[in-house]
Amino acid sequence: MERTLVLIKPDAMERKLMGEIISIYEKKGFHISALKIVKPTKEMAEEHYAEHKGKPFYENLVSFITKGEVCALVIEGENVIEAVRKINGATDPLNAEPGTIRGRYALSKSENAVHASDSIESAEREIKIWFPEL
Ligand code: 3AN
Repeated sequence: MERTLVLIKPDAMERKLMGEIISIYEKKGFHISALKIVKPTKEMAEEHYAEHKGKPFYENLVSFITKGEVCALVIEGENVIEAVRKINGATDPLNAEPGTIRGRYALSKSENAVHASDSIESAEREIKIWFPEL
């Protein structure tokens, strides 16, 4: 059984899409094993996006994710990492298929509604940042 870390980002939270988005993962049969709403600190955001440090969009990424509340979720299930990335859709909303979360809700490459871990290693690293108590 795999687990992944999902963040519902401030753009989606502000637009009251949290319930809608969680429901998509639940209806697909995945189990939500932890959930919290947090206003991320700069430190949490920098740790979360450490691999992007130095990229032109890094500063924007950190300021965007810290601008409001985020819903952090641990989701469990068979092949959940790959499945959730597919459900979320491509990073750029122009390339995200219409049936995906980003295809439906993303506004831009940074305001793209959701984040999900891309590997078992990232999932474990990211879960520690958002759920140190687990
Ligand atoms: P994903 O979230 O689809 O795995 P990554 O890991 O390549 O995408 O990038 C992390 C985040 O950085 C994305 N969710 C997106 O918000 C932002 N991002 C990636 N590429 C760009 C870009 N070219 N311009 C602005 N923001 C970007």
